[in-house]
Amino acid sequence: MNSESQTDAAETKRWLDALEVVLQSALKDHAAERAPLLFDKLVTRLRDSGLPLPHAVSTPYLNTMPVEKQPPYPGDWQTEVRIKSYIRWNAMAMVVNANRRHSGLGGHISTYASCATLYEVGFNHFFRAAHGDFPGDFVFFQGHASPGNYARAYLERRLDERHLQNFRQELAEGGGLSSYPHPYLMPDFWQFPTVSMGLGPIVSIYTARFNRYLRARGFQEGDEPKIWCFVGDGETDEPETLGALSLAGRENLDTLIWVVNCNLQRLDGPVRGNGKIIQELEAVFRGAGWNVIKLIWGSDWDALLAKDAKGLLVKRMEEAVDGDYQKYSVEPGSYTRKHFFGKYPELLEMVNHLTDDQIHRLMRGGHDTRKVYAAYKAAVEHAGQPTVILAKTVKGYGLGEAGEGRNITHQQKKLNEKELREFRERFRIPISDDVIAETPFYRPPPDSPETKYLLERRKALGGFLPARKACAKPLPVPDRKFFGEFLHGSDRFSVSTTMAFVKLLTNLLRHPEIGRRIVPIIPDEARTFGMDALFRQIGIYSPKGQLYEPVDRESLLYYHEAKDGQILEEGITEAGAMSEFIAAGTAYANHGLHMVPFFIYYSMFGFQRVGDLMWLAGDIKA
Ligand SMILES: Cc1ncc(C[n+]2csc(CCOP(=O)(O)OP(=O)(O)O)c2C)c(N)n1
Ligand SMILES: [Mg+2]
Repeated sequence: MNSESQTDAAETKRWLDALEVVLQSALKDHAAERAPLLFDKLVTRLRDSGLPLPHAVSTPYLNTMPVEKQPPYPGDWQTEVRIKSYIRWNAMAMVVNANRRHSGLGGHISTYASCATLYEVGFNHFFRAAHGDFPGDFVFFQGHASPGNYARAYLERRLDERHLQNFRQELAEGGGLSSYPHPYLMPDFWQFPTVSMGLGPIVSIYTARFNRYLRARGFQEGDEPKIWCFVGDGETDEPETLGALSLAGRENLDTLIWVVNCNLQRLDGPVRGNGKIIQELEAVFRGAGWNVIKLIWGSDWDALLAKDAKGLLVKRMEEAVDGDYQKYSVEPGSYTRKHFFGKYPELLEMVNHLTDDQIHRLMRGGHDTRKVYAAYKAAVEHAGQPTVILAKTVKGYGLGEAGEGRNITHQQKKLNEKELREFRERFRIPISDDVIAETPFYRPPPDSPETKYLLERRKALGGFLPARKACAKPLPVPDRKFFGEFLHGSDRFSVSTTMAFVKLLTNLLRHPEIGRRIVPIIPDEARTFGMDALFRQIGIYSPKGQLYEPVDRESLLYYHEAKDGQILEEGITEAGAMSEFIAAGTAYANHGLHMVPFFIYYSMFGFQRVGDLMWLAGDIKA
């Protein structure tokens, strides 16, 4: 180091010390917001001076929540771990059994293995079922993790062994279970189809928006449902997944919580082998106005990070790419010691007290019950923005050599006897040697502490989930006379179908009983169809109302936005409009309330864009 840079370093230290003084005094006065304020002013001043500043869209590769802010765990986590282990086993056994009997039947083991903790913390502490007037939280589960949902319903005694034996065989005697969440096939169970990647995420955003619309128009009141959406990290490559993020940010949809299961892998291989999916997503979500909670490291890392005075560990965490992290999950601890910690002698020393096995088991955030709880609690309490939790996990967690972290894991459907024994040992499943090869299901008895705990938790949260109950009161159907003018023809005048439709819609909007239930949804084409008169009549829904004077205010057909507007003007997004159509068309099941959506689009573009969403609309029984 030359003398000049020594001076620089000393000066930097003085500045940092000064900032530390501000921070400490702000914390002492319980005025922690003062430090960021000062920092903001500093940045503004620097920007005014024309200096190129770094873009602050991503933060270091660390957990967003500091250890000190982690709340105590409210549950009996040891019992919860046992419950989770049984669910893991049964989810695996379903797929293995089904494929042993019918080779090629399919199904997935490794997705649920990676998100079991993310689900279980939700089930035990957060997901509220419908009860009384409360419609329940809306939970979009990751489609390929369905064996985990079925295995839990088996422990809850909503399903029995026969159902599990008939996984993917709905037509088998006594009924079976659909491969994925399909309300059409299991109309009392599944609420939201999610398996065509990207559609669950975009529908969840528009569902949150539609729930606000229902409140603004006086159809709903009381506690607001949360909308949880579990998303695969590979799934974020679908344009539908990220395409509507900014809408959720702009409209402050703080009922929306996404959990991205960042197991770093998709079907064929790594999602971002040469980069970091969590860092990339953080920037995207932050830019779109979301609250981002990164959940990367489990509690085992806390002590190591506390010792990392020089920031070497963080540096190493940032250097390693996702392809490296995948490798660390597959190789023994000795490999991680040598290649991850071994890069810097001081880091190597830091883990001297740990055995190879302990190093291998240094947990990732998404598998750490307490940290998942802390992240969920922060998400539920966050106001003003939607939240995304980026949770780092291992794909095929617990499968060991049968697939943990391996590229083939997504397609793994068989385990040999040795692998089954290892699985049993690791998760302490009480199944004896003589039957293990048959992969029997395991369910603790009704009076066991596990069953009692599980049922008590669900009772406290209002009941079981997922569950679909369609109990809306039917609407009156307008009688034939109401449509009289359309049955007579138009005499001498020629009328286009579009004109006739618009007249019909206008009449329906005026109908005394169903008029209010009509939901016209238009992706920016109302003027083309001659529907602009509706702007003024029923208004365009906007949570902010109209903060400006519209340029055409003097005209009859002015662009009128209102907090209780009835039209949903989605802008140029057929996929968004179709998602809103689905949300409105399922209000009868999700809110016990019939709404009648019309999606009006320009056929030349619209149809091709939304074919898959239309299929979903059928599946969800919109
Ligand atoms: C639109 C669409 N394309 C392809 C598939 C097939 N598919 C099923 S799972 C999967 C990989 C999913 O990876 P990721 O989203 O990371 O989920 P993970 O299983 O890793 O949690 C693919 C490509 C699909 N279901 N939907
Ligand atoms: Mg993945």
